[in-house]
Amino acid sequence: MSQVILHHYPQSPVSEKVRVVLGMKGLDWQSVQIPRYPPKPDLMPLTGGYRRTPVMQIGANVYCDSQCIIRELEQRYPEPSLFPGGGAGLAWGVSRWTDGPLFIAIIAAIFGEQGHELPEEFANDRGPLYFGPNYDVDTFMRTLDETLAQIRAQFSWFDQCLADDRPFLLGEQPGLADALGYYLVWFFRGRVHAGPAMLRQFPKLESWEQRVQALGHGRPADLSADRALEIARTSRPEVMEWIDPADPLQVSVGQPIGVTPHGDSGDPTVRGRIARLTPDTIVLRRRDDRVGDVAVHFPRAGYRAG
Ligand SMILES: N[C@@H](CCC(=O)N[C@@H](CS)C(=O)NCC(=O)O)C(=O)O
Repeated sequence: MSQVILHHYPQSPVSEKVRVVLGMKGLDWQSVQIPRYPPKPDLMPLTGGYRRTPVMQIGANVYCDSQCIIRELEQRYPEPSLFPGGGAGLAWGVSRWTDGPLFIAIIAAIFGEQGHELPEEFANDRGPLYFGPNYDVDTFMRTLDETLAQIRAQFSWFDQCLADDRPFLLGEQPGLADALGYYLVWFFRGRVHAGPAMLRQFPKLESWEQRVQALGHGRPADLSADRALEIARTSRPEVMEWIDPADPLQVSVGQPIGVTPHGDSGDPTVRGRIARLTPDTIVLRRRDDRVGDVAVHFPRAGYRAG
């Protein structure tokens, strides 16, 4: 059984993106189901406060954020590549669109459609998380049609990409771009009432959706949270210590540092000692009573270090 452990829950769209990547690579992995809402007492010892979903664990290495998770999967399991035609950097750039404005527009559609009927737990947690502390449900309700029009325009781009009957967005082979588009179509179809009817307007996109779905999720096996913590406790973090000397943040290995997602979502800062800093990754070492020493990995893009 592979050492990849994914901490996630079935309804999580961002986890679906990672599950699809695990499927593209045909990997065995272990699945720990975490709560949909804080508190997440068996996740915090690993991440040091990062509460989002999903998180990947490999021994005593913890990878926060799907960007960081997918980059690590590509590095450890390069075949088949997520970048079949090369040009990896561009697909990461595309992810800033899909995971940013397009993802947020779908959340806005959920708030706009369900308004005050949204389950309280969901509204109270996800409202401030995605829209800041002063968000206003009535605005989403009032602007629902416009939000749906914005989503439709963006989904039409996927459909256009498939106009020449190519099987996947970039050609013959599936790759990161497909996972980036697919998880949002999955989310929109499953959670927005207007979703299925709108998607029917894009037949090429629907056939592509079925092809990506058929790639599956690899081979997951259930694992308990206790066992995952024990695996972390009995493993040693593996980090190649290095600080990019050209990084604008002038730090040295071992220096205490905090890492916080950009935005005003109230995400907590994770504190530790910096072990590695590259143009696209930040790695902290930290210690926790339940798991001992761990290395926590974050993407650089979208995270503030200091
Ligand atoms: N930038 C993060 C975003 C992750 C994210 O927002 N995930 C959602 C679930 S799909 C989440 O964390 N929701 C709150 C939660 O699960 O507590 C990533 O790419 O992993």
